[in-house]
Amino acid sequence: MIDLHYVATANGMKVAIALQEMALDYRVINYDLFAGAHLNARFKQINPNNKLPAIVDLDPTDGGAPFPVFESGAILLYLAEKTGQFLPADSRGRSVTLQWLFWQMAGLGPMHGQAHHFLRYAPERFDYPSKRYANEALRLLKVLDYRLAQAEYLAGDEYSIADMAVWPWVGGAALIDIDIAELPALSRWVKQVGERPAVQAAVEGKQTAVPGEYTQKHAVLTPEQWSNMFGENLLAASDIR
Ligand SMILES: N[C@@H](CCC(=O)N[C@@H](CS)C(=O)NCC(=O)O)C(=O)O
Repeated sequence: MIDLHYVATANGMKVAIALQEMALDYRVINYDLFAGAHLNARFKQINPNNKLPAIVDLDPTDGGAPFPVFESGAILLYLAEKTGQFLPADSRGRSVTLQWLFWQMAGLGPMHGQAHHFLRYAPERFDYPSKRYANEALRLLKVLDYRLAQAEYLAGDEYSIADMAVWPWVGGAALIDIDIAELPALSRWVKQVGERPAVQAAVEGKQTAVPGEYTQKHAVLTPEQWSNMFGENLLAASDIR
């Protein structure tokens, strides 16, 4: 059994997809980020970074105590190694998978995250960062389109944890006004991955479906909600001891 500390954002969704794909037993513990449910000492024991998602493996392979894992890319890698699935065993295949996984974690996620912030969550429109991150968000999707014109999946012939990491982020592109219909190889892959039963189970699951508050094009947050997500309350969580 695995505890999934969850919010239905792209980073959360990739872990829900992996748990479904790997047919692991898991229990979802949902957090309301707007209400600051992640900013407390109990959750900090699981994730010192006070962010979602995180897991606790209650049945680790070494037979030891429950094992917490944070950072969604590290979680995917942990689960792939635990189950021996979705990460090629040969060194080249493994490396290509990890290249795309790290690219998602260091590039696609942070850059799209900033684009979502400035285009959707910022209380007013700032032209410079909006343009900078919108351009970078589009550029990264074009990188994906280029790769997926060469290969069926990101790591090559086989679907892997790299696809699980990237797919939910591409799903959010429409919210930042990017139409992926103009990127044919990427569109083909989005459809193909989206048709997988495990992906559909994660997206439509009773506890993992994306609530409307995360899909508003322009989110209007109360000062308290903004503070929990981006401001003083989030900063204060770093002082919890
Ligand atoms: N690199 C981290 C990013 C985690 C992250 O930023 N999570 C967001 C939700 S997707 C969060 O918890 N935000 C709440 C906050 O910053 O207060 C990962 O991939 O796990």
